[in-house]
Amino acid sequence: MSFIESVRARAVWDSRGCPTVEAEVRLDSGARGLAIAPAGASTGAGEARELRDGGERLKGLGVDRAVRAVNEVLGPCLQGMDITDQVGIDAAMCSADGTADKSRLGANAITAVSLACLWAASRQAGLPLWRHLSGTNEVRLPLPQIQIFGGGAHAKGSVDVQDFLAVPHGAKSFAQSLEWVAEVYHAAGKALSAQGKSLGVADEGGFWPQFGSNEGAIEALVKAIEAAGLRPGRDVSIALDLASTQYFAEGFYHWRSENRRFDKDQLLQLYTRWVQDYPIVSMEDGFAEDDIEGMQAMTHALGHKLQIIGDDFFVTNAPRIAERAGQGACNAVLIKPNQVGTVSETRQALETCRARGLGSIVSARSGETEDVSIVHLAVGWGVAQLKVGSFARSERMAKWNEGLRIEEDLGRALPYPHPHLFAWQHSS
Ligand code: 2PG
Ligand code: MG
Repeated sequence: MSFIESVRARAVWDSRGCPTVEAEVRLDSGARGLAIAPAGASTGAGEARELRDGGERLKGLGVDRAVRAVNEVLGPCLQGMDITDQVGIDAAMCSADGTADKSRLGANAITAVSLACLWAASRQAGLPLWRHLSGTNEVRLPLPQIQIFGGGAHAKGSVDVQDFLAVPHGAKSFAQSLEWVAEVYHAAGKALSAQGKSLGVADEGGFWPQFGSNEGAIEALVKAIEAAGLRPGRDVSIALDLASTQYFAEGFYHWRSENRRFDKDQLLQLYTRWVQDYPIVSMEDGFAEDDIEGMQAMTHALGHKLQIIGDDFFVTNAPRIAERAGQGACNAVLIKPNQVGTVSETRQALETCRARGLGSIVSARSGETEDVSIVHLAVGWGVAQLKVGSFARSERMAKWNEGLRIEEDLGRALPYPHPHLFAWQHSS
C-alpha cells in the first residue's frame, strides 16, 4: 500500500490563455501524479462549478482561490489516504467541499486533484494509466469525433451550430482514422482559402468558417470528405454538436447567423431532413439542456438511425442520466470529468449509461491543455468514442498522439472500431 504524502496545486495556463489548476500528488513511495483541469465555454447550468477569483484581474478568471483550496483544505484532508482508494479520496473531497455543485472549493480544484491521484496510483502500480484502469479487460482504441469547422460559442460571429465533426468509422485502426481525418481537415482548409472564406481557427482548432448558413457548413464538410478521396457515409460520416442551449430563449431556437427562429417542431423537421440529405450519424444537444420534450421527440423520431447525445442535457451526472434516459430522451451521453468533478462520479455516470443501454463518448473541453488523462479514461474504461476537438493545436494533438502511442502498445491486433458502432453505415 502507498499513501498520499502531499497534494499541492499551482496556476497554469490553458489553450485560451486563461488560468487553470494543476495538481501534483506525491506518495510516500516517491511516486507522483500530475493533472490539469480543463474548462468549458458552452457550459451546462447543471455542471459542477469552477472556483474563479472574480474582480478585475485576468477578467475575473484567476484561480488563486482554487489553488489555495487545494493547498490549504484538500491536501491536508487527503494526507495519509491509501492511493488505491479513489472512491474514498473523491468522497473525502466532496464532503470537505460540502456543497452539491462543488462551488466552495471549486470543481476545477477537485477535478485536478482527483485525476492527479489516479495518475499517482497508476505510477505506483508501475502501469500506464489506461492499463491500470482496464485491469485484465480487453481494450481497444476509441473511434474519434474530430471537429473540422467550429462555430457557436467557440467562434463568435460564425455559424450557430458549435461543432461540425468528422467520424471516420470505416477506418481499420486508430492510426488510419487520424490519417483520414487529417486529409479531410486539410481538404476543408484548402477549399475555404480558395473561396476566400477562411477566418483562421476557432477555439478547438476547427476552421472558423464564413459560411452563409449552418447547412452550408455541412455541405462543405461533405465536399471535403470527397476531396480527400473518401466516401461520405461509408468511410467518414458527420457528427454535429448543436449546443442548442446557447441559442434557446423563450421557447424558440434562434439562429442569429441566418436570422431564423424555430419552434420545437420546426427544428425537428429540419434535423429530420438533414439526416435524410447528409451522412450524419450523430447529433449532440439538438435540444436545450432542459427541453426534455424536444429531446424525447427527437429520440422517438430519429433514435433508431442516429446517435443522439446529451451533453449539457446530462452534465455527466449519474442521477440525471438515469432520470432523463428513463423518459426516453437521448440514446448516448457525453462524458466529461470536470462536468461532475471527480473520477469516481465520472465512472458512475458511465456505469449508469451501460446499465441503461446508452452509448457513451468521452470528451475534452473547449479550454484544454497538454493533459492527456481523458484518452486513458476512454481506453481503460472501454469507451467506444472520443471527442477532443479538431486536428490542430497541441492541446488537441497531444491527445490524438497519446492514442497512437497506446495503440502501438496494444499492437493493433484488436478489431477497430468497436464493431457495434454505426452498424447501419457498414451494412448500407
Ligand atoms: C462541448 C464542448 C466541447 P465546451 O460542448 O461538447 O466541444 O464545449 O467545453 O465549451 O462545453
Ligand atoms: Mg457539447
